[in-house]
Amino acid sequence: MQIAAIPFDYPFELRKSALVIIDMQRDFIEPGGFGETLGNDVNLLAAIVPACQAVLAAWRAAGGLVVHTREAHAADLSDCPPAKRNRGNPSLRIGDAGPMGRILVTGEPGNQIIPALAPVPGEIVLDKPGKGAFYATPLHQLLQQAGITHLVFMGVTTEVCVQTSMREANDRGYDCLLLEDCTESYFPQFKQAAVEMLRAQGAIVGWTATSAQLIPALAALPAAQG
Ligand code: TIU
Repeated sequence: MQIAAIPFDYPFELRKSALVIIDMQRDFIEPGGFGETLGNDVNLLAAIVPACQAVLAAWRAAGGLVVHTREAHAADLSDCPPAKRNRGNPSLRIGDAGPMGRILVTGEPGNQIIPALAPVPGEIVLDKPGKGAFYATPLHQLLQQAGITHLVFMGVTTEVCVQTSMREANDRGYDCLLLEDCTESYFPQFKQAAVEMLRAQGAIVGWTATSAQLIPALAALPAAQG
């Protein structure tokens, strides 16, 4: 099938495609997490949750593969280099105790995916120590084993973990689509710039579309086919 997208239509087969949801975890979306300790207004990010829910429901109903990522570090921070932990001037650093547990540490309450987008059995959930979903994770191997060639991205933040993951994916040969209304940044101008640069030059990194362009195409498929 194919959907209207920018800069031109995006063709894909559902059985060869995965929905990749980047870091929709409490650390970034809820007050008291990593996003807020960096000085950001987290309310901006919560606004995309209904659109993400609608896409996730349609993708599941059509029988597509779903991948959730969490930005997460080991409890001993052995996978968090000083170059990451010491950046900026946050009120709490990665590994410090916050209102939702230790900041960005695996297994802590703040590290859980928000309930509205909680994974269900059969979906891939990956903890990633970097910004990109492919760095120090088995994602590429898992996708190859599943015969996946196309990735549809949602999540946060657009210009940090989503953009990095999409660039990593493009270099590994995946055709990538970013859902514009299902990704957000703490900085609206950065989101806009990221969206435009990803799809510029004839989809140099990938395509962009909206949830309203994708959902009807999914709904028109027979369940569990592509
Ligand atoms: N997931 C992700 O984007 N991690 C970040 O640290 N993003 C920021 O925008 N800070």
